Amino acid sequence: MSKISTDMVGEANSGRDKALQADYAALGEHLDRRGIDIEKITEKVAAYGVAVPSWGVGTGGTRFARFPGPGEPRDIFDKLQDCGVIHQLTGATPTVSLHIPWDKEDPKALKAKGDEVGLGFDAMNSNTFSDAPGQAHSYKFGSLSHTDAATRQQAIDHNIECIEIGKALGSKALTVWVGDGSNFPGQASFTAQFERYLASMKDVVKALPSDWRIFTEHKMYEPAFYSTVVQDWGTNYMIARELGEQAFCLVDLGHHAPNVNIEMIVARLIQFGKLGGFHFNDSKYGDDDLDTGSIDPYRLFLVFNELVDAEQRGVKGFDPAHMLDQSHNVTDPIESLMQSAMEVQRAYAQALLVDRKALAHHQQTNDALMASQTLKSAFRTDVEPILAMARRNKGAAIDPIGVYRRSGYRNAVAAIRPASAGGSGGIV
Ligand code: LRH
Ligand code: MN
Ligand code: MN
Repeated sequence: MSKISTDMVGEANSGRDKALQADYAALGEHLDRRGIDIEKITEKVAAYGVAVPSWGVGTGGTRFARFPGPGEPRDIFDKLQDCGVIHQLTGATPTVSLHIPWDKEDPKALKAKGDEVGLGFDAMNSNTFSDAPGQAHSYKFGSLSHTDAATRQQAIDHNIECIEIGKALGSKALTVWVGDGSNFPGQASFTAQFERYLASMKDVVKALPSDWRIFTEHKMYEPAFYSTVVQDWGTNYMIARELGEQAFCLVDLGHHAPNVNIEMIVARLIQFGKLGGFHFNDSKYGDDDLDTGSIDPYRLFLVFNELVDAEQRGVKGFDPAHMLDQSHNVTDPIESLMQSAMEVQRAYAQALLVDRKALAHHQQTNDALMASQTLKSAFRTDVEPILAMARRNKGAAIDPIGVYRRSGYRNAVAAIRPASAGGSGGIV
């Protein structure tokens, strides 16, 4: 099963082109009155890319149940195939982020498949939060911070192995998220556990090539429910400081307590040179892994407002990695990931429309109402014609989900990929 036929994309685009040109011209005129050149925004949006998570193209699940969809990828090669379709239609996801050992395969074969479907490789992700079949030491009571030195060493070695695989693929970063923590007060010494974690991570950093970065990802709770070793951005920042100049903090939007001001965390990490990147998703209650922008698109915009502000201020060394990290339970994962990539682009485009001179003036003169309206007027602008034009100009689909549905891709792969098992207890 190859990608979706380019003829089909072209035909679908032709049918929509006239309406798009009209919408784009109208928006261009509107933005011109605001002193904004629409072409410049379109160019920036076209150049923007977000990585897709390999684990996102299979149907997710909860600890209660997993309801598989048709044509789920059988292995990493099928996953790369699906990710290729996402990029073909959106033009917004040029790279994929792999998770080891879930995606462990001969790196040469992975690279060849990536080349075939037109994808590069973003950050590698290690997994020491579950036991791989046949591994010598269990992570039930932790990994990099385990009380047992041999277990810690095994976790260190696994992270080094991820770096080795990533090197062969052209990746330039390793993301480390651990589930280590405790479920009962008194179960673990907060201090000793954190010391062990830091010592292990220092060994991982030693194996990092000089042009690589290492991202540590904080998360408030789950799977440990009483305490978590890397629980918040404060601890994450301490880690990045301890580990040195190649170490940065990764912000997963779902890993904070409800109502936490994530955009402010982002600003702080930028200010102190430690923002490594993002796992975009959305949440209502916790680490829900819902589709990006599906619950609170304004928050996503506010995060991008900080990113664009930093970009325009020319903050030294500012180069955060952008990745999606979602779990799809009731939608076709390919559709969700396409939609999410477009939501991230939308937030970026809206943030580019903020009148920063006016905002700075309203801040300086303490005009709270006009300052907030300056952000709102950018957020309220319907930038869809910009996103669609960026896609059209690069040969992607004006309407990715429409084309995908019409292509019959899901049914075609379902015919060759056997149905996978459902039942209780899913992953992530
Ligand atoms: C943890 C997490 C982390 C993992 C992924 C599967 O909740 O966000 O990034 O690697 O989910
Ligand atoms: Mn994540
Ligand atoms: Mn998560």
